Amino acid sequence: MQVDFAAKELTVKLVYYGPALSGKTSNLRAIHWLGTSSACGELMTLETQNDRTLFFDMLPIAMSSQSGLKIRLKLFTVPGQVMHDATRRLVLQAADGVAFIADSQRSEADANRESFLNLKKNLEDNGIDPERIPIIIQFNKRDLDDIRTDEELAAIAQQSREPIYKAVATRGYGVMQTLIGLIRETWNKLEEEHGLEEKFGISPLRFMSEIESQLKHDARRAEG
Ligand SMILES: Nc1nc2c(ncn2[C@@H]2O[C@H](COP(=O)(O)OP(=O)(O)O)[C@@H](O)[C@H]2O)c(=O)[nH]1
Ligand SMILES: [Mg+2]
Repeated sequence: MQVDFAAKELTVKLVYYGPALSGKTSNLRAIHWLGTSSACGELMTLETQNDRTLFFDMLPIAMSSQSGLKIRLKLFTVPGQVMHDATRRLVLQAADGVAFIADSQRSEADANRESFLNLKKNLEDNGIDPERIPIIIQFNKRDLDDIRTDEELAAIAQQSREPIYKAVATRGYGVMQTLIGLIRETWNKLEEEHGLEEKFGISPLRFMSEIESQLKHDARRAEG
């Protein structure tokens, strides 16, 4: 988190992590597409011909709260391919929260697991405690065949510290819910560590209801 006290401005870094082709870029595209009224900036994206993120994608979202505090969210993705490990580590630097985008297909279970271990290692290498940074998990591609069932995901959710969300990122389903969940977890953690309510007079509950009404409004527009 970066704080500019003079400008009453706070920048929060959120990273979408996961194996290659799990749908990280698709999540940002959907947020950009759904969120036109919520001050989404331009989506910066650099891909190769076969849809693969070369370095990272970045989507800035600017929000202002009633307290006068300006909040900038910066959403990043990482390239999933094994060879891009140094880039992933770099993008993770100073992350405040992570959305892990898993591929729901059974065939991708190993790739998910490997990427999750890689996330924990790269967090540690950046001096971030993987047990303390907010992480949420999205199981994407719920529209495909031969995916892990809802019951299986419920069982995973029972066992894991991380909240689980389901999505079809290419259609925008579940994308805003995932983002809202990530912001909630991250904000609670920042509140705990930095006392934002005390410093800026903004309560976590009020902040989340402001964010939610803005983002959910956009999501409804897309579905209606
Ligand atoms: N069927 C289906 N395809 C998806 C979904 N999300 C992403 N994809 C496809 O999976 C491929 C990789 O997506 P992308 O967002 O580039 O993955 P990234 O490597 O994690 O950034 C693309 O062809 C997407 O169209 C989804 O929810 N359902
Ligand atoms: Mg990508």
